[in-house]
Amino acid sequence: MPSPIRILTAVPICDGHDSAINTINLEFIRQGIEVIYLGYHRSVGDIVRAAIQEDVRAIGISSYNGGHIEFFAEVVDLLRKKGADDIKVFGGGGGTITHEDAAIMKRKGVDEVFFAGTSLEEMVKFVHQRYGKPRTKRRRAKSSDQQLAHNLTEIEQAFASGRKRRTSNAQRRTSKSETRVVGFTGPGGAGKTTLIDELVLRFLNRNPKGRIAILSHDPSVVGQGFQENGTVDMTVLVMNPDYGSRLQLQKIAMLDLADIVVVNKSDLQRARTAHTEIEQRLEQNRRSQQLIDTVAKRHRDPGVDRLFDLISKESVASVSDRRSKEKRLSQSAATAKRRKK
Ligand code: B12
Repeated sequence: MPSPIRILTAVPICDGHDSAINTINLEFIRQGIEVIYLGYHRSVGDIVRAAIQEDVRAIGISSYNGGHIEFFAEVVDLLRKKGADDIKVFGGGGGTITHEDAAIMKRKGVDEVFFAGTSLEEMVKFVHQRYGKPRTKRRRAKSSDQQLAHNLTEIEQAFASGRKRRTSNAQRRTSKSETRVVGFTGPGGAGKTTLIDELVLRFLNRNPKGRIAILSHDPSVVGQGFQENGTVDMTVLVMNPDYGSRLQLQKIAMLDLADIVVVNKSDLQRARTAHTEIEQRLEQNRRSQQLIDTVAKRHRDPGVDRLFDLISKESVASVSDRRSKEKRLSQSAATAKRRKK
C-alpha cells in the first residue's frame, strides 16, 4: 500500500467557522488522503509547528473571520524561516475571501484559494495532482523535530514500497540515550489514547520544559511485539474489564510480557472480578508485574497518578538496568578477548 498524501488542516485564530473544514476533511479522508486536523482558533505558530512535526505535504486553511491575507502569508513566511517551505499552503473561505484577495495571497506564496461553489471532487483532485508526487531530495533539517519527522516519513515510505531502509549508527538508538521509551498496547476500546493523554498531562505538569514524543502505529499492520526487539524499556498492557470469560486471559500472550497491566474503566461493574482474575493469571508468571486499576476518563484519577509514578520510577530503573546489562556484556566480551590473546 503506498503511503497516503498527508495534509494538515486548521481554522485561524479568532475564527470558529469549522463546519466547512469538517466536511472537507471527511471527504479527503474518504478519498484516501491522511488528514491531521488541528481544530479551530489556531495560531500561525501552532499550525507551522504541527505541520513540521507531522511532516505534511501541505496545510489547508479555512478562513472566514477576515485577516486572511496576513494570516496565510504569515504561515508561508514562518514555514520558510523554519526551512520547511516544501510544505505548501492552500485553503478557502466562501463568503469572505474575494478574488482580489486571492490574487494577493497567491503572490505571497499561497498555492490555491477555493471559492464558494467549488465541489469537493475538485478539491480532492487538486490535492492528488498537486501534492501526490513523493518529495525527492530533501534539504538538511533545521531542527531536531524536523529531522525526526523526515526520518519517520522515510521509514513509512520504505515500508510502504517494501524497501528495506538502512539505519545509520547515528539514527540507531544508543545505550547512552537518556530517553525512556514506554510502549502501550492493548485491545481497541481499552482507553489507551485517553490514558496516554492523562499521562502526558502529568508529565508536562511535572516537567514544564520536558519533551515527549508520541509515536502511534496500527498494530493490525505491524504487530504488537515491540518489546521483543528492544525498542522499548517498558511495556504497559491496557485492558478493558469486559474481556469475556477467565479462559480468554490464558490466550493473551501480552499478559506474560507486560511489565505493568492496567485495568482501565475500573468503574465498570465487572472491574473487581477482572482485577482478581488478571491478578491470578499474572501470579502464574512469577514475575514482579504490577497491576493497576484506572479510570482514565476521570480527571485527576488516583489510579492514573499511581501509574504515572510507577512509570516514572520504573523507567529510570529500566534505563539503569539496561546500562548495567550492557556494561556486563561489554565486560564479558573484553574478558573473552583477553583470554583469547
Ligand atoms: C455557517 C456560518 C456561521 C455558523 C458557523 C458554524 C460553524 N461551526 O462553522 C455560525 C452561525 C456559528 C456563525 C457564526 C459567526 N459568523 Co458566520 N457565517 C456562516 C456562513 C453563513 C457560511 C459559512 C460556511 O460554513 N459555508 C459553507 C462552506 C462549505 O462553503 P463556502 O464557505 O462557500 O466554502 C467553499 C470554499 O471556500 C471552500 N473552502 C472553505 N474552506 C476551505 C478550506 C480548504 C482547505 C479548502 C480546500 C477549501 C475550503 O469550500 C467551499 C466549497 O464550495 C457565512 C456566510 C457565507 N456565505 O460564507 C457566515 C460568515 C462567515 N459569518 C460571519 C460572521 C460575522 C460571524 C460571526 C462573527 C457573527 C457574530 N457576530 O456572532 C460569528 C463568528 C463565530 C466564530 N466563533 O467565529 C461573516 C464574516 C464576515 C467577515 N469576515 O467579514 C460571514 C461572511 C457572514 C456575513 N456575510 O456577514 N457563522
